[in-house]
Amino acid sequence: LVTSRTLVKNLASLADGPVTVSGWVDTVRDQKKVQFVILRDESGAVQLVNPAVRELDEADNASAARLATTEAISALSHGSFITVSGELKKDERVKLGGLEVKIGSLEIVAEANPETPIAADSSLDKRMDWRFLDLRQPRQALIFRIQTTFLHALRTYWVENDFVEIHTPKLMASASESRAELFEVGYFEGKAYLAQSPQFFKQMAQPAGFGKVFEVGPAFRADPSFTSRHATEFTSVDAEISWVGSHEDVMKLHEELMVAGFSAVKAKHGAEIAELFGIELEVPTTPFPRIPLAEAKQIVADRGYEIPRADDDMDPEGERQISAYVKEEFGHDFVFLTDYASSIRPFYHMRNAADESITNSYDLIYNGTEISTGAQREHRIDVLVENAKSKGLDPEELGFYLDFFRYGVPPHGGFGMGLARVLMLMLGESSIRETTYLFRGPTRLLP
Ligand code: AMO
Repeated sequence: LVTSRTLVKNLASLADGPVTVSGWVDTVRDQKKVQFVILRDESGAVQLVNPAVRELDEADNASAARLATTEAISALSHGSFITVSGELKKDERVKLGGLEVKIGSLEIVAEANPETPIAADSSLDKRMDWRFLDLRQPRQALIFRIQTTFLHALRTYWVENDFVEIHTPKLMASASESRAELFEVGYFEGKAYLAQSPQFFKQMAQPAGFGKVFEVGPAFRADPSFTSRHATEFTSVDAEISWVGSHEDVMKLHEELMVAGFSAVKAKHGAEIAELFGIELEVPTTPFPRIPLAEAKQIVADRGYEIPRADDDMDPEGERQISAYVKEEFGHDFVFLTDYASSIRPFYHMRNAADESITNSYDLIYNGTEISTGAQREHRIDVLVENAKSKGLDPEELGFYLDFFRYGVPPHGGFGMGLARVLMLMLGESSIRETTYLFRGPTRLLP
């Protein structure tokens, strides 16, 4: 029975006649003479109808079964999974999709508790407690279909352009980004750290001669903050390529990937995004605007916002301001902020040949928030060691990484991008909690 089920979305293309559909009960309207059930599955919703039989009719052999079905429908709880066999009938008057399934038989496959723990107006925290129920909402479910389409487009780009997919270890012997945000875990007699980024290992693919690599995988940051854009575990989209002349080549790659991803999402989900999120998705044009950080700070200051002095970087309000400026001036939702100061960039970012105080690096800002960091890397071992030392790092501890650069490595660069942030900003959501399948934060390890 269940293996022959028809997806709700496919009903429209079928001829009137017998069908079997399965899904969960959204609502029941139990009227005296007729019962309506809205049934949902992963593809949509359909109205089921049942002419109610309230009493046994001795003269009608079928009446016992009809009575049982009627009573079962009256007792259906919201959220129960059922399978229905019946007759499909197109009917223009039915608001939901212009069709209806008249219930022949109904099987309750898995009953749900009648009290639903969350409602449409529940807090985000409560919804996250009951994430599996929250995800039944069409809007929430669409986010992860969009994510699938977006990543598929990126992957297609990578495969067509000769990238190699890598899966780097998430257990490490050292930090790869700031030591402050490092999770330590017991590792037999000793200890290990959870990878903050595939940084070192995607770079390793360069002396390994892979040329171009990508990875989509988890990254961990022991960041105690409760902002809308930070998680302790997130999915990082990374790429690294050999033979870059500067960070400009990395930005070109990044742009092409975003265009590929957004084009695919718009083509497949544009109408649903407009309907459920009220957003007309735009495919960005290339090149994205590029503004050196120092200039961006001046622009923001001229708009009347002073970035706190302690913050050499752009702060979140600065990012919103520069995005607003770029939107006004260039009509663009994306902007590359380039040439970050060496003082605020990691030791592995290449410093500018003409001005040591800045790096060949960028952040990509989208609709007011950073989604990505990229750079040309320092590939000259002597310079790399000096840069590490100047950051107070111990070259001994970085020995395995520094060895990559002692046996020949081409000039290279790459970027890392937070997947949930891209989706949050694409869909105008207020937090990455909405665009992460299961969010992890300082006080959230469940479900
Ligand atoms: P960075 O630390 O800037 O750079 O991280 C890259 C991108 O990852 C996302 N991100 C996060 N998302 C959710 N929660 C967090 N706590 C979090 N931290 C970072 C952001 C950010 O822009 N190795 C470099 C990348 C590179 O140079 O290739 C790196 O990790 O979207």
